[in-house]
Amino acid sequence: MTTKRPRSIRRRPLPIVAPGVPVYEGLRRLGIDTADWDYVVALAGNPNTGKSTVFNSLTGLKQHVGNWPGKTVARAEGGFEYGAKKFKLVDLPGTYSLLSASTDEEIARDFILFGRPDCTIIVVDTTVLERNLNLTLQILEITDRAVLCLNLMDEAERKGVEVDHEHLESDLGIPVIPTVARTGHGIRDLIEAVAGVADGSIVTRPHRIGGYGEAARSVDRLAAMVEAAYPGLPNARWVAMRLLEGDKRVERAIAGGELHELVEAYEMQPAGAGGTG
Ligand SMILES: Nc1nc2c(ncn2[C@@H]2O[C@H](COP(=O)(O)OP(=O)(O)OP(=O)(O)O)[C@@H](O)[C@H]2O)c(=O)[nH]1
Ligand SMILES: [Mg+2]
Repeated sequence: MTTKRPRSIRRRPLPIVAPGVPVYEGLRRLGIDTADWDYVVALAGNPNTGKSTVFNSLTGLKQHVGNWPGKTVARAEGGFEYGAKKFKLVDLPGTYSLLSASTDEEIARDFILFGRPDCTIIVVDTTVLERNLNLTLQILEITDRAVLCLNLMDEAERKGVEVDHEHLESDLGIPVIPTVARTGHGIRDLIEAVAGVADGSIVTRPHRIGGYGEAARSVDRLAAMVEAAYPGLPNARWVAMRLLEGDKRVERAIAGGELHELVEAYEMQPAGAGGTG
């Protein structure tokens, strides 16, 4: 006797684009096609946290992925479509901080600072979460629009590291999504969170350290001066904090007018405003 499953509960076969590449409903991978994008999304994080793995699973491209840090040395761009919107995704080199001066790190830093992405995905290695939160908090100083991707959850579980991601989400004020990028676990939730932050349907309230009393007032005063000297500068407060810390590179950029060049170089127009990316 053959038992035929009723139609309603028959499993739909999983559509496969390429062996091992999972399909997420609503996601269309656009490869190198980044024309007419609606939103720009940056992938940032410490080296070796899985940024390029996430990039590949969203765009269908094959950015080099390997087991040593520093593989991505220039920014790579790819596209995907979700919810009838087109996203340009930028894979950045790994960086430990936004303050250091190596070329790779500058590429990442300048893009987050001046490219003004509609959403920045901060990819962290959950097994060493604390170390990764340093960069996370620095990024949240300069952008409201971010999603934390708690990657390498499989390794974390193996090592007995547990993370209360909901608690972390309310502490940080941005969506926190656990993932295993290598297998695709959690990527669907990540896409939804990114799309929500980019289109404004998810409102983030990033945790800012900010400072108190006289220190905070000094930052405000200096930021106002920076803004007056560089009208339209996206991150005057961040620049002011660096100046107060005596950051030589930022001092040079201000004195030499390089700050303007950086802003112009990264200025991007959304689709419909004449930009093609
Ligand atoms: N176990 C496990 N391995 C992962 C996961 N995500 C990525 N990897 C592996 O981690 C290594 C680094 O991944 P990449 O995507 O190259 O990391 P990256 O952040 O782009 O690295 P850089 O460009 O050097 O900063 C690769 O061997 C990936 O296969 C995950 O969730 N779990
Ligand atoms: Mg990479």
